[in-house]
Amino acid sequence: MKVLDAPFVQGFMRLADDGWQMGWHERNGGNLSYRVKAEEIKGIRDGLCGDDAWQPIGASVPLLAGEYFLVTGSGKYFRNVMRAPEDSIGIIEVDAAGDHYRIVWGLVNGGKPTSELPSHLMNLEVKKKRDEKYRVVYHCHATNLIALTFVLPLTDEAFTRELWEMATECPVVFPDGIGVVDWMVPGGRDIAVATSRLMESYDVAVWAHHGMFCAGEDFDLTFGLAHTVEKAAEILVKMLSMRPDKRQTITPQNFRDLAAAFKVELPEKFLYEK
Ligand code: 2HA
Ligand code: ZN
Repeated sequence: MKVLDAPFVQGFMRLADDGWQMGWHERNGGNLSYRVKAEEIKGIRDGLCGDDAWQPIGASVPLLAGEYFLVTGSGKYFRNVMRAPEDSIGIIEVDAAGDHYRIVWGLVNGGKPTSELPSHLMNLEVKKKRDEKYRVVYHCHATNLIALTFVLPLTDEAFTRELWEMATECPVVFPDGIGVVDWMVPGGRDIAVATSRLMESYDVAVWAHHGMFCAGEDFDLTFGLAHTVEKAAEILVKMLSMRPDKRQTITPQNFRDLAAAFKVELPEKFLYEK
């Protein structure tokens, strides 16, 4: 099968284009990675080439040794993924030690993997350790969520609870809650370590004044998660624009009743009295 015809490549491109259409990927903003299944690599093996030089990842991910990842390119635009996929995205192979990668397909014009490769791979490693089924990590510049990082306390408790209150589906879609990373320099190991620590408990991490990282089992679940979080953030921005307080809302006891009905566990640390 041609690499571009593989369903996982098509699913990756569709997510990138959906994110662009949502307005979350101005210029070269955002990045996406997918941990490719062994059988998916087998299906496209003839289209891969293995003579590129090994490059340092900038982090060590021994649990991902020997695996392949489809990633967006550094400086590439989500807007162009559908029209110029071979320039915009690429498949990389991680070496046997888990600290170097090489490009085996795509990024044809001298491109490199996303500047956030350390965060993507460290998050994928943390997620794989907890649940083999997790394969997607997505970073977007979701407008309303970023706006909230200027007005809400930068705590997991405040972001989780305020967003949960904005739509009844939220605690069902992200019952574990949301983590928050204070403002940090993007693109390096430190922000990758901070984010991957949060990914041990959550599927979503907010980067203050920057954007969102989220993880999931497949493209639908991961995009759906980002969409749900950003929709809740939009409702909160609208609500705060009308008045600074809520006249009525979903109460801690409402959340406990919802948890029982939908068979999810909602940590009590998010159900504090205000
Ligand atoms: O420009 O979003 O965080 C890509 C990014 C870096
Ligand atoms: Zn970013």
